[in-house]
Amino acid sequence: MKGKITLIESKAPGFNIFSFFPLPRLGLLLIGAILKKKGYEVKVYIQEYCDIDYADVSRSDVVGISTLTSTSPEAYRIAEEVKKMGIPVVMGGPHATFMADEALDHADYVIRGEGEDAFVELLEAISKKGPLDKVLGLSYKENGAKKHNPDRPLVQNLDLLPLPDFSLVANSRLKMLSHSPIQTTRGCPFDCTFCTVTQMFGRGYRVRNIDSILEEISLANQNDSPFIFFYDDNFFFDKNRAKILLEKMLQKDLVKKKWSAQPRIDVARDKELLDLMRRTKCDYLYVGFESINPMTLKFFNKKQNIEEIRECIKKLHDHDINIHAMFIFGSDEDTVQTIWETVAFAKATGVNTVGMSILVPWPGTQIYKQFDSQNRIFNKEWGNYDGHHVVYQPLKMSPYELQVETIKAIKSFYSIPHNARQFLGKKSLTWFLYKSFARLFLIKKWEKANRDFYAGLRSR
Ligand code: B12
Ligand code: SF4
Repeated sequence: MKGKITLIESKAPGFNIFSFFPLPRLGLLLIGAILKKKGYEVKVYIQEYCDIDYADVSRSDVVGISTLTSTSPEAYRIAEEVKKMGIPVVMGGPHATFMADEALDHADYVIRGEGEDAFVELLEAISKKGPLDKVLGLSYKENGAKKHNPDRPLVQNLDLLPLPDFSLVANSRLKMLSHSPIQTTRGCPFDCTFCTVTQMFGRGYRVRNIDSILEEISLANQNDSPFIFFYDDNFFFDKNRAKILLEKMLQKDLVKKKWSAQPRIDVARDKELLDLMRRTKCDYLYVGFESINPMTLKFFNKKQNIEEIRECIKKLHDHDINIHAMFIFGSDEDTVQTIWETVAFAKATGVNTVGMSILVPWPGTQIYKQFDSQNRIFNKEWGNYDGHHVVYQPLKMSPYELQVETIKAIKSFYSIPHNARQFLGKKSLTWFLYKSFARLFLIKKWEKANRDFYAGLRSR
């Protein structure tokens, strides 16, 4: 055995809507699989699933921690705890990538960008006490100074990576995963101003070999989770590839579970693809409509318009595919009226569920650079960077208005009268209870937990 490596995905602080359907990101499960093959003993803690056993962690030779912006405060806290044990700490993930200097205040090493090869090289350098300056993508400290090696090129051949290894995860609660995650591509050719994906994974569209994806689907069919969730940021960018994948799923009799994915609206333009999606049990699509304000769509560089959004909703519904419509409020073009026009639009078009988020200037995005240079970001408590909190000064409303009206908008969409109408249409009682009561309950609980935050905004 080469040594014991513990990998930790930290969770966001406090009460968070996403805690109710916790899913792991795939990075640590991939890095863990690679390390295991190389002879390391590996354990992965997904903090949303189980508490970290520090007695176990204390036996590690190296600890790796994965960060998002909202989970970085907890990642830093864990890092401090582990460093007290004298164990080297490595950080990676989007937040550490874009805030490497900050992350180095808490960790010994930061790996920026994709971590599969860099982590292996770093472990070898640490164990041989070899030079660190050759490890591309690595940030580290030398004689008190922070050093940033050149960026590492993206992984070119995704097929050289193993499948994510879920057996490495501590605690068997993971067996209850609501969705089996599968990522079939990396990168996105678009360049939306609020998104970190292209900075992290590039604008090239890197695809996996269809056979290896089918193998992963076949494995997912054998576990207990009822759904498959394709984690790709733009699953249908190459429609021919998507059609081949779905056709092969049918041919090989792999259509066992319902599945969901994240498309752009152009998915709905291809009738043949929609038919195949229907036949392969596509159940839910999480679609980034983002806004029904044309100026905001421009501000986000979204390259789509309202007519296309309407057409997308209609065509997906014609094919019995449920839509989780994602909207972002608070661009420099949005007013309170935009928020309420969006609620009216969502109700009128009959989208099944909504994610109405407050714009977040995530480090690494164009919007972060713009707002930061304009000194409009007044809150850098990263735990609030989750789409539920206003952390910057909007242009056409106050921070408090943006906060309050967004939460009211969500309540209005999930209100009992609106949902009762849909329920009377065709849905089950369980669906109605889940959709309306459960969400309204969560929002109430969230508001209670965030009273001080509201008070802080009111006084701005
Ligand atoms: C699946 C997913 C989810 C799932 C599961 C989330 C989870 N467990 O955190 C759900 C739906 C619940 C979700 C929710 C949210 N998500 Co989300 N999600 C994703 C998505 C689509 C895929 C994640 C994934 O598996 N990627 C593939 C793997 C291979 O990448 P990876 O895990 O990042 O790991 C690689 C590198 O980062 C690095 N690495 C990562 N960790 C480490 C650690 C070490 C030690 C090393 C060396 C390297 C390393 O190496 C890995 C391999 O190359 C990403 C987009 C994306 N393409 O990543 C967004 C993404 C992660 N989500 C994002 C956000 C903002 C959110 C939310 C706040 C919701 C929102 N308002 O948008 C919540 C917060 C969730 C939370 N944890 O509290 C942002 C994060 C931006 C940021 N800077 O924080 C992303 C990047 C999307 C975006 N548009 O920018 N999400
Ligand atoms: S929001 Fe979606 S379409 Fe836009 S850059 Fe990010 S992943 Fe691509």
